[in-house]
Amino acid sequence: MLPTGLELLRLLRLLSCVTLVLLFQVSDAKRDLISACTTCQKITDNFSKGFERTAKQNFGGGNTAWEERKLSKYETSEIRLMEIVEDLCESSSFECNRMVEEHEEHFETWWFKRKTKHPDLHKWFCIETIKVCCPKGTFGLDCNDCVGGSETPCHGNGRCDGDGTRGGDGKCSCDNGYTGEFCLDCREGYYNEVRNDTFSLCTECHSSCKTCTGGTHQDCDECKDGWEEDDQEACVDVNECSKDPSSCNEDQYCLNTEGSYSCKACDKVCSGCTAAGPDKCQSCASGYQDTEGTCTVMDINFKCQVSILCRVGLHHL
Ligand SMILES: *[C@@H]1O[C@H](CO)[C@@H](O)[C@H](O)[C@H]1NC(C)=O
Ligand SMILES: *[C@@H]1O[C@H](CO)[C@@H](O)[C@H](O)[C@H]1NC(C)=O
Ligand SMILES: [Ca+2]
Repeated sequence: MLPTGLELLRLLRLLSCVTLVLLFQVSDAKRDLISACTTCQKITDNFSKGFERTAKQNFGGGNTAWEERKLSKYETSEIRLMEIVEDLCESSSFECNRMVEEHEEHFETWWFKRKTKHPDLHKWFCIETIKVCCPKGTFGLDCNDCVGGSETPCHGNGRCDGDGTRGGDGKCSCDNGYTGEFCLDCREGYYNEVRNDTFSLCTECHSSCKTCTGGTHQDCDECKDGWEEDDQEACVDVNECSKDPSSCNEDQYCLNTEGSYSCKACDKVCSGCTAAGPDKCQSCASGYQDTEGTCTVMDINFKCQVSILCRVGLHHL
């Protein structure tokens, strides 16, 4: 019998869902491998916590001699294991619960048979048994060494992609100041204070340098914007405020700073100024007069001499 239209539609919808899920899984495979290790790490961390939490517990109840004798048995009991395993995951964490359920028998094996010989549960469970993690300094399906070697990935100047997991590509993202495949080169604005084939220390240049070979303003290869070379080839501040024409508007004064400058508003009594305050005006704003070098409010009579308002007597207001 031929499928009805509705059935076809359902089939199509199902197919497109499956396709989407597959695409999603392929593109996220590497991320999944990293997150599987993160989940496993959380589980084994929480196992240790549960182990500590149950350390002072016993089969429950009182404190009788019988109970005391049983205490030693509780330490290695299945009941204690169950109490630990029950609390490994938050109930909302799907990935965690799935991993614990899927591998529950491994916890039993470790608890009863491997614990003494392999006390590091993370190593035994996550790395060697279910193989979702790798030893520190290694990455990927086969736990290959990170760039720079497993001892000091990225030569200690960066983070190896997928470090300690079955995912990632082992490449470095370098720390601030470092660059290059091996994180041995210095980024622009930094210089090598120490360097050999396996070690590099990059330090920030003086604030006046764009590039440099040392730490002072005399070690610049090139000055930063706002700085210029003096006759001793050191980078010194450019005084933007000595430039003509001024870098600021007419109602502003220029304030030079190290590596830059700013424009500040003149006092409101000024018409143009050289600095802040009513005594630094180039001339006084209208309505103000110069009184021994400071601009002050004009007295009403003087104002009337120049103002049309006097004639209509408005100064009496
Ligand atoms: C770790 O275990 C505690 C209980 O011991 C639980 O409340 C917590 O949610 C667990 N953490 C994670 C990340 O699952
Ligand atoms: C590189 O320099 C570091 C730090 O100065 C030093 O510990 C290391 O032995 C040096 N390695 C080589 C190969 O010279
Ligand atoms: Ca300046």
